[in-house]
Order: sequence, then C-alpha cells, then structure tokens
Amino acid sequence: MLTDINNVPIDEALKKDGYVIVDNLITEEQLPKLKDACERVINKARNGEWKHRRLVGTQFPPWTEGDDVWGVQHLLHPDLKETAFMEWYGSEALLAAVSQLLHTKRDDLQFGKGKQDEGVDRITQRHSADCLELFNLLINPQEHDFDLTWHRDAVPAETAQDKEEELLAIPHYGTQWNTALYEDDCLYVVPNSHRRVRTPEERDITINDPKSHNMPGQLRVALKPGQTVFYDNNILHRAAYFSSKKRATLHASMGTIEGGHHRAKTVFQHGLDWMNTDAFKASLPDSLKTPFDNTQAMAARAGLDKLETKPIH
Ligand SMILES: O=C(O)CCC(=O)C(=O)O
Ligand SMILES: [Fe+2]
Repeated sequence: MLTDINNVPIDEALKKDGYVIVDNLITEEQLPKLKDACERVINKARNGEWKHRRLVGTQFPPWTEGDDVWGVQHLLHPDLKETAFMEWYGSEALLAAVSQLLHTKRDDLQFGKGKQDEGVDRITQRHSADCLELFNLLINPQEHDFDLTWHRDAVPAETAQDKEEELLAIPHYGTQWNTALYEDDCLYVVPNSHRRVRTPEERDITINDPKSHNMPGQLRVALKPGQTVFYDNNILHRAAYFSSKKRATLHASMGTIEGGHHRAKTVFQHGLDWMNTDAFKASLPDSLKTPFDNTQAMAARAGLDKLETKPIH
C-alpha cells in the first residue's frame, strides 16, 4: 500500500483532494539517466530537429506558431531512441502506484488514458487532444514566461452548469501525473474541485480572468526533484512557466481496460501511429507487454487496428 508525503494511501488522497504528491517513484539510478535523456530531447525540440513540441503562445494543439518550446511530445517515440523513458514508464514503482490509484490489476493496465466517452469528446474536442498524449515533457521556455489558463482538461470554461455536472460525473479509467526532475512549482490547483461544479466566482475567473493569480483556495504544488503529483484531469488547475527557472517535468498518463473500446478513438486520434511499428514494439520492457497488448486489442475492437484515426483538427 503506497502512501503519499502525508502518509495517506495515495488512492484515498487522490479521490478526496483531486491530487496527491508521492515520493520515490524515480530511483537514484534512474534520475541522472532521465535528466540526460531530457537534455538531449530538449535540445532537439529547441533546434527544430524534433517537430513534436508545444510552442509558447498556444495552450492547446495544434502547435504551429512560434519557436519557444514549453513541451516536448512523444517521449516514447522510437525515433528518439531514448530508452530511459520507456524503462521508467514500465518500472515497478510506477506501475504499482498506477494500479493502486486505478484499483486495477497490472494485467488490466493500458497505455495512455484517453477520454471517457465519445459524446464527451465531441463536446470537448479541443481539450481532449491536449490530454490524450501518452508521455510528454514539460519544460521552461527560453525566451518568454508563459501562463496556461485555469482549466479542467475535459470541461471547457464556457460549459453550462448542468452540462458541467454531467461531465464531471463520468468515470475516468485513467490517471495522469507530473514527475519533476528539477524543483518544480509551476502547477497550481484548487484542491477538491475535481468532482463539483464551479462556484460562481470560479466560473467567472475561468471565463473572464483565466490567468488570475487570485483563484480562491488555490494551492501552488511545489515538487522536489524526484517527486510526483498525480492529479485528476478535472481539478481546476493552471500552470506558470518561467524562462528563468529550469523545468524538466515528465508528464504522462496510463489507463485501464475497464473503460472499454469506445475510448480507443480518443486515445489514438493524436498521431500515435508510431506505436504500431516494430521499433516501438521492440522497445517494450516485459512489464509493458500486456498493457500494450491491451491497448492494441482495444484499438482493434474499435476498428482502429492501425492505431490511428483521422486527425481531429
Ligand atoms: O504544466 C503543467 O504542470 C500542467 C499542464 C496542463 O495543465 C496541461 O497540459 O493540460
Ligand atoms: Fe491541464
């Protein structure tokens, strides 16, 4: 039973507060390897050699404007040839934590987390593309500070209250997390906001002043190197990126097959066809073979055995 930094079981804390901070999901041997791998992919993203990146000025995909990078996408892509990311994604500590959080058997895990339901996805299209990715890196831009607005990943700010209630009631079948390789205090959350509709004041801020520094009840999540925060993607959150402070934070997700195959379209609509290559399959550690088979089986059941669908933009 894994507990958080306050000795509360992690699944209890995540359910209650909408976020949970955990130590030691990276070993001492893994940390320098992950840092080195990040340096290499950050350089590639900044010099344009790696095109899958998030660019300052744009919160949601597509990222076509600008050249100041705040995120590097697809760290598990075989073309990057960075095995440290895959080794960590399949590591015992991480899989144990995710299984406990999702109350699921190891054999029922799968890659990524996807959206809950196609109907929801239609409504939230713009957002969903943002959070469906498997494993990315969040970094400090070099030229400009950059703020993400207050948001829930799967409920757009303009959503009417009754619809918001409906969307918040949909089960997740997955979890996402940030793991800091360097000190990271970029993320802000409103604890316990993940299952209830916004108060009138929160609603007003998300719509009219989305970069507000004065959200009632806001908490700045301060991570030490090696710490992880798992957070419900519907917790009210924002992030502040500073060019002056080094950030290299692993941002990943994992799900369970309980969501059923209707999730497949949304998991794979974001250009994950590279997962279906021999090079990708050869890179899988034993611990991820069943989760990958589950992912493929789910895609096949949904008629998506090429692991790709039409782009949503
Ligand atoms: O930068 C962060 O820590 C949060 C990123 C985020 O909220 C998102 O990508 O939806
Ligand atoms: Fe988000």
